[in-house]
Amino acid sequence: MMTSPDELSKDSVEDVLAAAEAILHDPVAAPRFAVPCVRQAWAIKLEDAADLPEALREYDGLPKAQRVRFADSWQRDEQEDGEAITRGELLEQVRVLRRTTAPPNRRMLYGAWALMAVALLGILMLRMYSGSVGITQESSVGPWRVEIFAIKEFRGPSAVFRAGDADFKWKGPPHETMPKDKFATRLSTCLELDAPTRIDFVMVANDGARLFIDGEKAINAWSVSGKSRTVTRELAAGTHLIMIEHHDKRGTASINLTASIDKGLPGPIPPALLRYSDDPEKC
Ligand SMILES: [Ca+2]
Repeated sequence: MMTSPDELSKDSVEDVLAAAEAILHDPVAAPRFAVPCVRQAWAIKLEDAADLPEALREYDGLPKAQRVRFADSWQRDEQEDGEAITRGELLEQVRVLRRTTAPPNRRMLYGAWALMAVALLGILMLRMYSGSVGITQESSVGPWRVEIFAIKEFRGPSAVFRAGDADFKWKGPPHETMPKDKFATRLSTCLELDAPTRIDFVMVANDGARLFIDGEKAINAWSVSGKSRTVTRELAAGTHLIMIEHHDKRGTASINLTASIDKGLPGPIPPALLRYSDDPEKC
């Protein structure tokens, strides 16, 4: 069964709104990091984002006073380069977008879709019962180098593998040779830019993590669990070493790094911009 474009767009709006809310509800994250998400949600909803203030003024799905106010806030924001719109304004728009975007009708799965779901469930259960990793992006060719240590001081025997993305959730041991708690992870990759690029990095970790860019500590959230932390860098053309140090205390563990490139929608750093290096400290 095909998914209709309408359902697809509702799903996408929900996804970008969830991303916006995660940032806006974190008191430490700057609201401007949520701007690309809210803008994208409007673009999907209005099917036009070339001139968002104008499209909002024309949108008859909202009371006039409200749509004018929303249009004005985006106009002001465009004039001041993403710095003007407030957390309160963005949260109000997220609430309105949520209210006016009904959740898609979840249809029953048939045929190939049902088979795929069963197969996926089987793989997940096999992985759970084999006592290995929870959800990982482990891959033999990915651009990320992942090294796991049994202690948070990054010393002693380690397990090394490659991954396609800096996005891990572990319910048990992160590797068959590692304990399920109190381990540490070092993730590294080389970012290759053709031109000077503004990048907003967003990192969230359980239990804590630090982000280094070219050896310089850019985010320190070593003692902060489960909150997103953000940093903006104007990076020159060329190669940049991106390195994350992460640790777990107990229970589940996770690390996730996303980036908004030149104010685009936040997501994993595109693999086309990344190159694997076997040395975690050098590209
Ligand atoms: Ca934990």
